[in-house]
Amino acid sequence: MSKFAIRGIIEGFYGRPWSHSDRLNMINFLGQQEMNTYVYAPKDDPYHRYDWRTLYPADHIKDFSELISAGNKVGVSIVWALSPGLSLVYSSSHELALLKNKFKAMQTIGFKKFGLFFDDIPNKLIHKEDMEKFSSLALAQAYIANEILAYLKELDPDAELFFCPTEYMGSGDSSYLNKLGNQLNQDIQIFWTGPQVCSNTLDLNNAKTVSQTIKRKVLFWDNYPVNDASMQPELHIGPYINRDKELLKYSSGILLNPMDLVETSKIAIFCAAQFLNDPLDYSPDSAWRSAIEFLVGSEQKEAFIRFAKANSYSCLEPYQPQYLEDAINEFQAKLDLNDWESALSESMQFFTQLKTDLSVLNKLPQTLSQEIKPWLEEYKEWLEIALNALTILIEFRDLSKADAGDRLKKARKELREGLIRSVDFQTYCCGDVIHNFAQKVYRSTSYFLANTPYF
Ligand code: 14T
Repeated sequence: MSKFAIRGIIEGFYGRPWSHSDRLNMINFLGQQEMNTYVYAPKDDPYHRYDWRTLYPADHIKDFSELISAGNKVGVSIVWALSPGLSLVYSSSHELALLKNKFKAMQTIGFKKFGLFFDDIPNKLIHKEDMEKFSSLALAQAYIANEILAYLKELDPDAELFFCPTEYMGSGDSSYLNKLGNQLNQDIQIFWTGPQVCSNTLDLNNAKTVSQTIKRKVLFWDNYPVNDASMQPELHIGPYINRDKELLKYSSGILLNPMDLVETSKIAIFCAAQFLNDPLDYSPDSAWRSAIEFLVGSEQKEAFIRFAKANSYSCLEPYQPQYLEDAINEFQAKLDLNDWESALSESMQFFTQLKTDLSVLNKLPQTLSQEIKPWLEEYKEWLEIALNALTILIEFRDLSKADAGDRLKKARKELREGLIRSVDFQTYCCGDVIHNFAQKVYRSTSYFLANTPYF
């Protein structure tokens, strides 16, 4: 049985970093799932990036020591990373001394593995003195990284270094990467997010190309389930898919970048742990179902799965939630055959079931339910919108019955109000499926209202 050597996560997202207790919780979870690595690299920790020259204050240092001990207990290496690239002057000996000093402080408290990250920074040299000393960004970065590794090894011969390049995604054969491959000390691991920042697929060809270019196995920084920046409306709770089961031929491991939602991220991490520990035997769907059962318990599992299917949208599944789309398409197909009876009764049943799920989902474990509250609330709104749209169609069918006209008007008013509220929704729960369906119902009934004698 072959496993990936490096398995774990990288707290590397933009936005509010995890709390200390979040991290302790996650480290224990990683241990339980036989993952072995947690990388500390939250973009918005000032001491990690903007203010990289400043040493951590005592309370932070105490927290880091606790993370290291927690990791030791459960077999998880804690990697501490620094992102100095926004302002570092690569050619300055004073800057190099500051860097060494910062790394030394962390080495002293017990870190053995380190990261030096140059992602999301200018992609060329910007300081005049750097342009004079180095012929390219790659050479400047390789110089600094090699100096840091040599220094760390003086302090501790077992020290290791992970490097994140400025070009961390794409076809994998650029001259920048090629220079890094030639210049970076052979012991340094190099990160790569795949063909895209958030890669739909990590395939063998891309892994092969990049590993040939960098002249070593590649360490994947997998931007899933992260939902920072423009992905904030998405809840990434779908299965972990499209990672080639033979990637370890060219890869030393995969680290997932999670969401700021710790509990919720465990779905993807649980699945990834199964993949990384036994890629050939990995079944995305059964791993996903076990992950959900692990997190919410068996009673709430099925309701949660239906909710999760309405939240399938991500870089891994960049299309409308299939589950909802199928339901609406079936409805439409029946209407097209003029089978209003079963079209309406089956859809009513479908959406009523989802609405009933909400009372089950009310009893989710508290941390999880706090984290997903915005999605749950808007899920409820969309289900009400869908049920309202169906009510409109039922009243429309029954227009000859007494008061159907009034009920139709009332349902249309409510639907209209729901759609107006949805303009301000914060989440992408249900994708556009219910929105489009409801709009269609509203518009088509407008036409009839304007052209029938009932009103
Ligand atoms: F270093 C990298 F591998 C990386 O992925 N860097 C960031 C990461 O911190 C962030 O969480 C992730 C997902 O948004 O993507 C990278 O940041 C970006 C990259 C972009 F191209 C943020 C915005 C972008 F437009």
